[in-house]
This record gives sequence, structure tokens and C-alpha cells, in this order.
Amino acid sequence: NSNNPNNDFCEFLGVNVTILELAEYEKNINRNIHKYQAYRKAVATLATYPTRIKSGHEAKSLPGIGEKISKKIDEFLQTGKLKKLENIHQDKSSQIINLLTRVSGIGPVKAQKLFSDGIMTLDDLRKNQDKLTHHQIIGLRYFDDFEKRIPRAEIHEIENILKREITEVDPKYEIIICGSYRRGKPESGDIDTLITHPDYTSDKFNKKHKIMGACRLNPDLPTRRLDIRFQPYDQYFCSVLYFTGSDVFNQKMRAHALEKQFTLNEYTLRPLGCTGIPGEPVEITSERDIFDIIEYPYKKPEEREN
Ligand code: DCP
Ligand code: MG
Ligand code: MN
Repeated sequence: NSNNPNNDFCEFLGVNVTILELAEYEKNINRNIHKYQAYRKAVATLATYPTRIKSGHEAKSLPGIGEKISKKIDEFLQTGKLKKLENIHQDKSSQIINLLTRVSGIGPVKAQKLFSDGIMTLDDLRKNQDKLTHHQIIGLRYFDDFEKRIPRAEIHEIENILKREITEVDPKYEIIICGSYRRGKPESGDIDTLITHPDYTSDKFNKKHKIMGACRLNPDLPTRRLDIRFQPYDQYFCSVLYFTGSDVFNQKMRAHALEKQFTLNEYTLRPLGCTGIPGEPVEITSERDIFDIIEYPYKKPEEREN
């Protein structure tokens, strides 16, 4: 958002980039998902805050920014760097594990395993493809391409092709691109495609269909990550909501659902009885239904960063 004064703040001082790096460290190397989420939440807050932040103290009044993160903001504002991050940069094993997790399909656990098997570089990986799944081999092959952002217009073209080809098989298929694209972002990391069909319902089918694939619009363009999920018709709106994100937004909405005695996931919204055991899924006929039932103020996809 170029109207966001924190943009210039971010660009000049790199606070958000720095906190994001800490977040990645917590996820990939420390494997502390709670700290990861805490940092992600802080970044989401800073990125959408409408005025320029001048101190950690000021940031502390914002949701998701507590004592520890506000101190880091101050340290960064005053010194232009973070001790903690400098130390991480010095640490060779952290750097290697971090690199390995950048391969699509390699998570923190696998990266750690590869590292303890002596894999130090992407070249080592290329020589040890027997250690990798098909997904990870593709991730390695297109390592550079997959790190490039995808412009909105290109996703739109791919969307049209998917819709044309799939409805040619059966016009009753419904296809929607979710993720950051549906949130209106000018660029995305991948293409999050959700497909459903009125005859495909959760009472008749329970196999999960998910493809982490790749596609290329033409030979002059990079190969893109194409994430496709085929979801039951009765779970469509919960899936669309989940798959649209952002992950920080999903986290908050789920926490709110719990406060209202509901459990929300990518498939269903279910009431929690006094025993805490989830009941039968609530019937949902739109995304808005989900917001209404748990009494959460409706947000358009473009407003779901936080
Ligand atoms: N999601 C989630 N929690 C996760 C991973 C994903 O809630 N741990 C949901 C929210 C995301 C959506 O799935 O918005 C799609 O995941 P992506 O990783 O593709 O994220 P985005 O599409 O939001 O961003 P990007 O542009 O990087 O693809
Ligand atoms: Mg995405
Ligand atoms: Mn995705």
C-alpha cells in the first residue's frame, strides 16, 4: 500500500523486513511456531498502520506488539540493526537450514535432517535427489523461479485458462483463485486455486485432493507454483475463507470463534458444547455466514491482512 506512511518507514529502516527475518528464524530453525506467529502478527500490524511509527513505545500501544518486540523496534531504530539477528547471521548452521527451507516442500524438520546428513548447499541437494520427494525435486529444479513474485495480470491469465479448461470437462465445476491474489495484492508468491463441484460432497467423499504443482504461461516467463485444492461443495465457503487468508487474519478469526464457542477450520464451522466437544457442522451458504454466526465484523478480502 503506497499510501501507507510506514512504507517509507519500512523502506528506510527495514523494521518489518527485520522482524520477518526473526519470524522465519523462529519457524525454520528454532521451530517455535508461537514466536513465529507473534512476529508475523506484529509485522501485519506495522504494515497496515496508517501513520509513521517513531519509537518502540509508540508501537507498543498497537495490537500484537508487546514489550519484547517494542524493545527490538527501539534497538533497530537506534542502531540500525538487531544483535539477535546479527548473531543468527554469524551462525553457519542456521544459514544452511534457512537456505534448505527455501526449497518448496522442504520444511524445518526435513531441512534439519538434511543438514545433519551433511547437505550444505543446493548443489549437495542436487547430487542427493534420492533423499527428496517429488515435490521437493520440483522445488529444487525451479528454486530461482519459485522465489520470484507473480504479477497479478499473469495470475489473471492463468485463472482464465484454468476456468476455461476445467469447465470444458464439466461446466458445473467452480474455480476460484484465493490467497494473496483474492486479497487484491499486486503480486503473489503462488497461485492458490480452489475447485469444487456440486456433486462432490463430504458425506460421499472423504479423500483429500491437493496438488502442489507448477505451471508456466509461456516459455519466456518463470515457472510458477500452482497450489490446487479440490474441496467438497458443502465445505466450500470455509475453504474459501481459509485459503484467502491471510494466515494472521485466519489465526485471529479462529481465536474469536473459540471465544464464541465455535471451532473453525478450513473445512467446517462447528459449535462447541459445554463439554468442549465439537458438534455437527453449521450449514454455511456464504463467506459472510461464517462472520455473522461467530459475530465477527465482516471484512472484505482486501481487508484481511490482519
Ligand atoms: N494459510 C493459513 N495458515 C498457514 C498457511 C496457509 O491460514 N500456515 C492460508 C492463509 C493463506 C492461504 O492459506 O493466505 C494461502 O497460503 P499462501 O502460503 O499461498 O499465502 P498467501 O497466498 O497469503 O501469500 P503468498 O502471496 O505468499 O502466496
Ligand atoms: Mg499464495
Ligand atoms: Mn499457497
